[in-house]
Amino acid sequence: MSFVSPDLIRQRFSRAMSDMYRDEVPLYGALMKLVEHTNAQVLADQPELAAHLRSTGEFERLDLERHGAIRVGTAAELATLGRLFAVMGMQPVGYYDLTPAGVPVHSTAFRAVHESALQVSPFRVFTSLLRLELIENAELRAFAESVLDRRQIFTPGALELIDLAERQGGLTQAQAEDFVLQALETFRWHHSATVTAEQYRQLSAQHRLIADVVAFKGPHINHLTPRTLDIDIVQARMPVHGITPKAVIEGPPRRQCPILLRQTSFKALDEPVAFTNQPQAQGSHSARFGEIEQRGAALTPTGRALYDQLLNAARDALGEFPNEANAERYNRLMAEHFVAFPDSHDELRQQALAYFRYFPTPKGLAAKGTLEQAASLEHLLEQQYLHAEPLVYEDFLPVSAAGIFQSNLGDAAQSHYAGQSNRQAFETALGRATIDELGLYAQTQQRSIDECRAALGV
Ligand code: OOG
Ligand code: NI
Repeated sequence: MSFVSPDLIRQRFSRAMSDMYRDEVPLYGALMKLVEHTNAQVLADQPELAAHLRSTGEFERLDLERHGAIRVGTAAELATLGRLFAVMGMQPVGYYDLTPAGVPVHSTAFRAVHESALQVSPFRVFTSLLRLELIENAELRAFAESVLDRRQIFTPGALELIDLAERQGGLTQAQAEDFVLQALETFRWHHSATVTAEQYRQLSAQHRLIADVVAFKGPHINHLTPRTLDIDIVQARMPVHGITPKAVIEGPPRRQCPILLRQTSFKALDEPVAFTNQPQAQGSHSARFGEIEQRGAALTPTGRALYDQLLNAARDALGEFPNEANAERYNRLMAEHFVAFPDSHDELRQQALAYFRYFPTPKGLAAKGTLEQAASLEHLLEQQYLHAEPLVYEDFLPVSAAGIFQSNLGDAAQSHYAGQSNRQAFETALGRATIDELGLYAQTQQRSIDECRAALGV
């Protein structure tokens, strides 16, 4: 039996999700067009950027690139999702605790982990597990648990195909096609809620996110995010296309050498829903929104510590959550603080602030066999036998993610939870450990160094 590569199943699934979401949320289609148009213009205006993206392979994956987000209610749901994503070569990377920012969830990102798999499809799903233990009202908590225990978010076909993939070690072409269709059903939007209008109101009063998870049949995809090469241009153009962006761009400020991840979203839409006790009457729920992202260099632990320090300092100086009224001051404070973050590729590399991939140059390949065996990386770079490109950041940022959540939950949701960060409980629910993202970047960097040494014979 011959199996389809999980990377190709993921590529196909990502496309199917995008098509489904575009049909469900037309504004996502409008945003995709805007991003595509902006990317084409940026590439035409900046041939150096186009060359850089070509040399790393990011050029080819740019149009495929997107992430989505879902929220689940129980350990069993999370564990089965983990198995479903594994069929597509996606593993849980990173642990994000959103409770300090007043969002009662903790999360991971399912994604491909090897650079060659990311090249085929960098599709990622930010997946949050509701922390029901944070609901203070015991009666409401018990009600939420009973509703969640009764639902089945996977089709029987999806469950069978997950089993089959695990038993066989993969899926055939026909099985993979079926799997994509079945898996898609879990993430579809349903107009009919599973609770009464009054129950919805109570859940929502506790936290809008709790209603979003508990009151529906399944974890509808709540946004899909295309990757742009210039997020400031897209942010500025969104209103022209009838899209209202959130007040500030999350993540680092604009720089010469982009680092980590910058994100902005547009507000969730009010959508009609029918409650179980009044199927004809129209209630409303807002959950689904649009987002764009710009990705830059993955930072080492040292670089990340500096990023966190500068971000916290800028936010402390602002003294409140960024919003419409203080957006300009926030942007100014961020720019001022981030002057302290080196902004050239050479500095980022020499000070070990970012991870890099190394490539042999034609000059290096021609010199193979004549080079000093113990030549250092710096020497090979100086002599232009090698060149270095920053590794793209494939993950998320907790402070930014909280900002994206909040922009879609309303300002009333900005409270704090006393609960402890609980990675262990998350991993117990998932049924496995989450992977440390920094280790993945370090491995990719090391593989590229090993390959370069082999290619140059040093
Ligand atoms: C997830 C919000 C976080 C991101 O890109 O940081 C996120 C959610 O709203 O479920 O998508
Ligand atoms: Ni997102």
